[in-house]
Amino acid sequence: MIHTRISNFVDGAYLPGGARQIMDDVNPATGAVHALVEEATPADVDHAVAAARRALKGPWGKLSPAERAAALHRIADGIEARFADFLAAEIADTGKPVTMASHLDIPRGAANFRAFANVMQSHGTEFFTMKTPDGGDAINYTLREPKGVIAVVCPWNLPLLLMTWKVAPALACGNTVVVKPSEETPATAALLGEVMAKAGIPDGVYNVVHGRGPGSAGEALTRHPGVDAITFTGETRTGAAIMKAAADGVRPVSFELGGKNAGIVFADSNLDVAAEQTARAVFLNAGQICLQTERLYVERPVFERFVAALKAKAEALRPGDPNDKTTSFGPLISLEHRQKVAGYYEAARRAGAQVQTGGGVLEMPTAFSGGAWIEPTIWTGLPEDSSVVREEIFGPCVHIRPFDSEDEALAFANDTAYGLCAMVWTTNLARAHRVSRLLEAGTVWVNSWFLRDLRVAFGGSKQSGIGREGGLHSLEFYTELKNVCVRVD
Ligand code: NAD
Ligand code: 6OD
Repeated sequence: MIHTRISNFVDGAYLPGGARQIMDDVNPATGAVHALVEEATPADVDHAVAAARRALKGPWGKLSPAERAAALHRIADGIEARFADFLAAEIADTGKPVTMASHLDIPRGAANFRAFANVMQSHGTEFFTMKTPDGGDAINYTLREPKGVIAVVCPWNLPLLLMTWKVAPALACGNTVVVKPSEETPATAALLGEVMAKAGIPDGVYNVVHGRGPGSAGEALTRHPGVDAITFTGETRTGAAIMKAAADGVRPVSFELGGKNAGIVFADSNLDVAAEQTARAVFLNAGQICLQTERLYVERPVFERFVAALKAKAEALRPGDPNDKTTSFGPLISLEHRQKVAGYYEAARRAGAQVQTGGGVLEMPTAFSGGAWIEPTIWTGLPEDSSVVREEIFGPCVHIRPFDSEDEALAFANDTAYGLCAMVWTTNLARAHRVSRLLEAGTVWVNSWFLRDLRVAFGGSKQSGIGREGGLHSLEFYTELKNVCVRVD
């Protein structure tokens, strides 16, 4: 069962209803309210942070890494046991197609816990022997200790996946967390409270406070002096605001921010596969994935063919009931976000784009007519300095431009304030490696997209982020290293 009244989860229990503001939780496929959410008060945030701090010193803090790893596997088991509930909650919050949520979002929720249980157990720390100035012997070894109370501030596009991507390593390292899910998608974070309790995770280790950002739970949490570190996924502008909050108390941040990712398609690539996978990279989750390709550069001899192939893929997408297995295209997250994306569709038209397909809002049958639907859209013919080519839109749209040389493609791809990821399609091995090295991005996918090994460094360069998470890199953020130097002679 999923919750229709979504409460804050603090110190191992859902807080009883009180005089809190109520926020509507809207299903973006229909526009209907499917749950009511209790907005955390500043006192609730204090309560959550205090509970998290107490839990650091309780039984959680005394577990060995192996015992914590076992606890993480129990959480993963719990998500898998409640798979249908997590699926229903995620679909109700986001409107994403069941095929996507059941293959990506929910399995990754469980996989994140398993991956970091394993990472924690398979990484040791350093050990050095040394001579003392008077000829004696000493050893140095490093202890990896939890950082403390971690604030986890999450976006709405892949709610369970992105929240557990942070909570799992934080818990693996012995920290406690206070999660602030997006106000648009609070359901799976709330449901995870039940799983934590059933998995025997001590009270106060996992807490959830609901609300918006500024003037609400997001700001109260990130400004809270009891928070030791902040991990955030969301817009670059929000990251800047959180960084200012983190400056008080000089608290560390880990940021996964926006992108304006480029894809480069060389004429020697396997065009059928490139078009197939590029359609995923542009339209999956209605383009609401930070790794989405919004700029495509295609070598001139295959430009027309590639545009036609991608257009055919866009036009084959099936919008519809998210719970129908044949639906392959969902709505945007909200009518407000649709207005923003539609604004770019209008800007593209005004700037003289050739609209290859789409370009407007999607008219849907009555049951879905109140939803935030918009057409998959492909443009060509825009100058590189137009807002549509420079700014993150976060919708199902892409601009495609021809190029004549490798250097020109690289110059186009790198001409952005962002550096999250890039995608290259070629069968020329030397070129694949050369271009990957020269692309300014945290991840380069060659002949693939969004293929994830959770042990690798993940994050963005330039304005796409601060730091890397994944595998050992997550341990670097979620732990403090302490060197112990012992004279042994
Ligand atoms: P957002 O920045 O608007 O909100 C993210 C979270 O921050 C929400 O929980 C929100 O309530 C909270 N928040 C907003 N203002 C705040 C403030 N001043 N203080 C504290 N908390 C605040 O982002 P979004 O619209 O939810 O998500 C879409 C954005 O996220 C896109 O820009 C996308 O590129 C980015 N994103 C990046 C990655 C990545 O891995 N780099 C992953 C997913 C999404
Ligand atoms: O796969 C991941 O771990 C990850 N952080 C994906 C981010 C997707 C952005 O929307």
